[in-house]
Amino acid sequence: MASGTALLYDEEMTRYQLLWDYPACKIESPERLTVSHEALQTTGLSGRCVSLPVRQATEDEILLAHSQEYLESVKKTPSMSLEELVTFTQQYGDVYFHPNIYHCAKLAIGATLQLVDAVMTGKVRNGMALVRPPGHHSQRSLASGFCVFNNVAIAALYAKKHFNVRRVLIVDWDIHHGQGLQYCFEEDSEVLYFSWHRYEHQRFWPNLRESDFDAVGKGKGAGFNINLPWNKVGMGNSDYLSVFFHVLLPIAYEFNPELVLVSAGFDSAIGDPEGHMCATPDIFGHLTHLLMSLASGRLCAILEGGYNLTSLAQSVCQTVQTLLGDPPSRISGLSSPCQSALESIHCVRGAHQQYWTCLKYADVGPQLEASTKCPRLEGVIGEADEEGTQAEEAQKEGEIKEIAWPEPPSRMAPPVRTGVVLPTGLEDHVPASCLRVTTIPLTSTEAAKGLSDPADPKLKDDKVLQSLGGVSSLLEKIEKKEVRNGLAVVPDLSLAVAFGVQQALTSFTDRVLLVFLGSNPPIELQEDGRVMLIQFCCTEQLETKSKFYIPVCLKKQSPSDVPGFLYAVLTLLLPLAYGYDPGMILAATRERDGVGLAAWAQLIGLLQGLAQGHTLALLLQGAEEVTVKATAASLLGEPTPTLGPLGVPLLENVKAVEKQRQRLQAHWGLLKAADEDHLRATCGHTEDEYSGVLP
Ligand code: R5G
Ligand code: ZN
Repeated sequence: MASGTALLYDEEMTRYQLLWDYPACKIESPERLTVSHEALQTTGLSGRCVSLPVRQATEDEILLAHSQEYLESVKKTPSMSLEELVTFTQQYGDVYFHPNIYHCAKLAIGATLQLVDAVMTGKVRNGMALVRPPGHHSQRSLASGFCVFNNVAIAALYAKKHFNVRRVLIVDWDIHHGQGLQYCFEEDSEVLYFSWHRYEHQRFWPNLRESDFDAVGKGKGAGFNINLPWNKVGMGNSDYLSVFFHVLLPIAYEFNPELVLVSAGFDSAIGDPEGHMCATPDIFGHLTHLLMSLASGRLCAILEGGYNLTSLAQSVCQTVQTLLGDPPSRISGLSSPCQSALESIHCVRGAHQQYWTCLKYADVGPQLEASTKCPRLEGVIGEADEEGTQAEEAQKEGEIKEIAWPEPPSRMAPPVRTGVVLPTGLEDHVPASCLRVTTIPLTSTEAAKGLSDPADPKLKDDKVLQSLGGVSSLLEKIEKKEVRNGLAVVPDLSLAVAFGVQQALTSFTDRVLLVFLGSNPPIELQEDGRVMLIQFCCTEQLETKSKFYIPVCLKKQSPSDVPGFLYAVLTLLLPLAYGYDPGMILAATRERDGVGLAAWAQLIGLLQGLAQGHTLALLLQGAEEVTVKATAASLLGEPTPTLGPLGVPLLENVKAVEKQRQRLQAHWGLLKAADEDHLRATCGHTEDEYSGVLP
């Protein structure tokens, strides 16, 4: 399995800059690269990366995405006089040229391709290229928005050509629409392009009609272009995560990419003078982590925009640290996405419903018209909204100019990642890098502490006391930060879970997320919110009104409904878990009831993004060796094998998930994929029209 994170950087790419007075272009400075690189050095992150040399792109590589004529004209810029450069620049408008920019542009592509080579040959698992000039606006015969050549477009075409990659996912989280990427791949069904971007109903640069949600791709590429327009500024962490949960990730898993390219612009982070968004740098750790579960972890991040040097440097560090495998920091205070975000999410889900199975049964309600044509929206623009975004609130209070945010907390990772407590015989089946934790059996009195039935006869069983001692030691090691997570195979799952939950609550956290696969929940739940229980089972559970108990009944499809399970994980479990923000996760199963091995491994992998990676996995003795192995691998942060092509989920399972989402979204706002009340009120549709669509 490939390991390691590549970092590509060359100081040479700082050696071009704006040479004349052109205020709009001042933000794209060499310091963008130097501060990012220095931050990686001072945090010690670059020392942990595999540093790979940058090279110049060949002409053939440039010609993968650009015309010969355009290449010939750019080629002339190194010998141009200042005056000629100004004139040359003027034919494009939103860029500037410099005698050294052609050289740097070739290095930017070369760095990107070196990264793709290293990832595709397995030399490293993933990596980041810090490059200038950026690429995503550049088109076949056009420079645009500081971009000369389209680094990421060339990378995708190169991966197709040289590594026969059949499906590339491009995630453009820069705050500008990468129209160059869209144009390059809009008829291509092998490259799925996703972009979110500040749009404000076409008022924001590049002011294109085709940046709206209804540009879904053309011809055989229909469905493979996804635009999520932000129609307001001030979008925050909740808005970004919701788009991942309800739009990008379900489609991305269904697409099943072999390679993920990130157009990693950080002008979408707080403090950026272009983006005016409110998402904090640590969110990029989470976005990165979520994408690392795709394509067996093959992810290449390539720098695009980002103009607040502080925010940029922090965001780059968060991204690289996550690529290195450190657990992302906890994100507190997540809530419902704002109304405008919900509207965009709703619209893009509607626009793509016909192309993607994961959206097929999703209740996306009646279609809105593209926002630029929607008279309903024309009326609202400029008016004060009932519920503003974070930035708008800030603006009202007159503090927008000097927006401040705390520095992301340091993300210390214990040297040993996974501790294990296994019965003899199983130990050989987990990698040597796991720490074998020796355990002292508990006394019955110790074990009884906090259990609902201290007189449980099982507390007299030596094997049980031994295993509870194991659970106890693992939790202690997690608490002392000697290990990050743990795995125990136990003879009695219910006791181990109940005991583990209690000990976690008394010793180091006030919120535990329990993910349980199987019938008969192992603990009695209190309504104090100290435990959230998400239960997957194949048999109908009793109706519940609790917002902390979420039973998800997934009927078996032979051998198991992987797409249905994944749909539940992405659109229900993750939003709940992120909203709950646990300090510890217990994931327990008797025999993976109805859940395939790869799907379970994916779940464990995705959960590592929460609770600073503090997960205790509990398996019942007798669990198959492969389950133990796969669980340990996921806890160790090894790339999760892909799920392969997903079939169609069982309709009744999708319905079961939707039922829980409907029930809980008033409490857990990240579950929302549309603001139904708002849409009802503003779309001019009647309740009756909806009643056929909504459950
Ligand atoms: C850059 C301009 C105008 C004029 C000149 C900013 C980015 C990015 C892309 C484009 C721009 C906008 C030079 C320039 C706009 C103008 C940042 N992309 N831009 N024209 O990822 O009307 O206002 O970071
Ligand atoms: Zn940008």
